[in-house]
Amino acid sequence: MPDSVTIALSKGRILEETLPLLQPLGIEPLEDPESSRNLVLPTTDPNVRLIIVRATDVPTYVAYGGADLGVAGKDVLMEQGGHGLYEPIDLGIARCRLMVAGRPDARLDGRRIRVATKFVNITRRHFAAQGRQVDLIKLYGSMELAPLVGLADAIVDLVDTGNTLRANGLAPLEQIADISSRLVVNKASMKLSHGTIRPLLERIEAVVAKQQNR
Ligand code: PRT
Ligand code: MG
Repeated sequence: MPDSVTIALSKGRILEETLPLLQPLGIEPLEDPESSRNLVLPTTDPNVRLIIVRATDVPTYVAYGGADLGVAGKDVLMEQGGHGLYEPIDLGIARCRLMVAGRPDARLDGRRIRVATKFVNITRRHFAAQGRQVDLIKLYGSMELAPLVGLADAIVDLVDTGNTLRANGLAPLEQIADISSRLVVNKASMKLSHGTIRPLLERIEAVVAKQQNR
């Protein structure tokens, strides 16, 4: 009997963009994940189930074996360190950029500035690599507000269309990284269920390659 596989996904864009990659493999949730209250979802493949967790919790579930596989934004992996995980496939989905942003006239050089963000580790590393010292202010959301009320000189946040920044009178100032979502794999699952996980990864990789060549 083949080993069963648990895949951790988060609701929203990651779920939306991952399901079309699993569907060609015959893996489709048996109920609508966006509306269901169930956090464990069986799929059309009796050996595969999905679990629904917060985007920032996906690496934790996978690292500790609560799931064999997961899909996590590179921003989340960079911020948390990606310990205990393999990251074999760039799925090319949920793309965006991690940016320093602020008021269009913001001056970020020549003095110590305050930066508000939920990505404190990434931000510290980014400025430290340039020999720039910053005071970090940890926020959990609505980062765009911080420069408007004088809480910070700049923010570090994800930017896709730029509409959110524009709507708040802010502009992108520096790019830190291109972001997409990655398949992450529990290290023990990779070894113990080699005969199950490995072929699944190859099939996912083939679907991703096909979609990217379109
Ligand atoms: O929402 P929740 O607090 O539950 O969790 P989350 O915000 O971590 O999850 P979710 O689903 O919003 O994001 C999951 C992943 O999607 C992130 O970790 C990124 O890797 C990826 N992603 C891709 C994005 C965006 N694009 C994106 N635009 N995540 C967030 N945004 C937000 C951004 O933070 C900003 O508020 O959208 C706004 C900017 O979008 P534009 O189009 O106005 O520039
Ligand atoms: Mg969000």
